[in-house]
Amino acid sequence: MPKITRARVIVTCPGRNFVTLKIECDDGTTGVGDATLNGRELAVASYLSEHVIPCLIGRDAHRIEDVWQYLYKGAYWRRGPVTMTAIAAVDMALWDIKGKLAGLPVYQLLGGASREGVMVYGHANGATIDDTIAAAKDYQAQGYKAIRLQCGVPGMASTYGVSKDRYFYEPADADLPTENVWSTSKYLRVVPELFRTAREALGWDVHLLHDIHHRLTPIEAGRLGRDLEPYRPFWLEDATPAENQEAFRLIRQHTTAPLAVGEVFSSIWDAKDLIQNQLIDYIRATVVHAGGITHLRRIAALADLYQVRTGCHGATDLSPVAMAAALHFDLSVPNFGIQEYMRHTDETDAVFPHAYSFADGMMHPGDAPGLGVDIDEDRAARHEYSRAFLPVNRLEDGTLWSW
Ligand code: GCO
Ligand code: MG
Repeated sequence: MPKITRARVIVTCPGRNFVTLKIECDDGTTGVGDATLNGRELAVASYLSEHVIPCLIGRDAHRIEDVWQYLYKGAYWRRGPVTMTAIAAVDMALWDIKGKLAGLPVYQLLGGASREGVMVYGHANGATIDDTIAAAKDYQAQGYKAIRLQCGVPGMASTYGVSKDRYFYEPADADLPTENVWSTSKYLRVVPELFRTAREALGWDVHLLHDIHHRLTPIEAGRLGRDLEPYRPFWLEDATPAENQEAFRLIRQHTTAPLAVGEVFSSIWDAKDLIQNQLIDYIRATVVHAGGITHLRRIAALADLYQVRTGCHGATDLSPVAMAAALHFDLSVPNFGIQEYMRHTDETDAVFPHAYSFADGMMHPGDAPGLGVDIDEDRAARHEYSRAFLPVNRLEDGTLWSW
């Protein structure tokens, strides 16, 4: 058996913070897992170092399911983003090790490819509708089959999804949380206009997506869904906060716009009612924040029974390790829908050499044994952790709102 002899947490900041777990076995095989929880990085790092790594030493690295159950049930305190991200990191690293020992890419261990490649969506954003359309045209020219559209809101200084840089959007931008101001009524006026203009400029052969980022009430989301229906959105994401899963029933009663939710979910229990009541169309739970490949497969299997498809979160705060794991999962899972792909900077890619690739709107995890991704520890050591928070959001009268 490959015995776990050592595990380390590596924190690095090649332009943004990433936490990586590296597990080593007695035969020299190593595996990596992403443990990045944006804005709360060191909580997971410490959870792993203090409470997980000591329990891994001496275990059989092949026993992925047993280790998963041990860390989940054995913690007594179940679920939550910190715990589930830590478990995910261990799980990813163990799949990586299993793949390397088998001499196979992880997707082969998951049942093999169910498709030729993984359709991804890119992020087009801009301060104005015209800027966003120009960015979207760029993505179209690069072969993207699906594009997310976000634009600035007239009368508001900033909003979610709009960055200074055309390609890279990093919301975790300050040593203490930046404060944004939000107006639902102003926002609801601009988005239908964005989609109308986009269809005119981009045509109907491209999938168009939008992220509401938890800011509407259910009835407001129903209204927006109706307004966007003529432009056939691929999905509306995070229309309303999902702590109360029932909330989505009200949205459903008013619109046929497909709904996606779940990037902040940490387990199947966050999604169970939404899936079983067919209140969503796409589940966005990810490998890194929802307990690893092992747990995400369970969520996807439940979703498959209800014709809910996967649409994994893939923002830049998910490291290339999580991206690689997501692509192995996406390629194999029967009810795959789409994968988010926000490109990492060259600086980040240099720290995490990887085998996955993009061509013509599709991605492939590559055929290197394991996950096909590693961390260059010398380079990683050159980028010191730097605290960065996600913004908070307030209504115009100062009331704290969802960001
Ligand atoms: C998305 C997300 C991100 C999140 C970010 C938080 O759909 O890509 O909403 O942009 O805001 O991942 O850490
Ligand atoms: Mg989102």
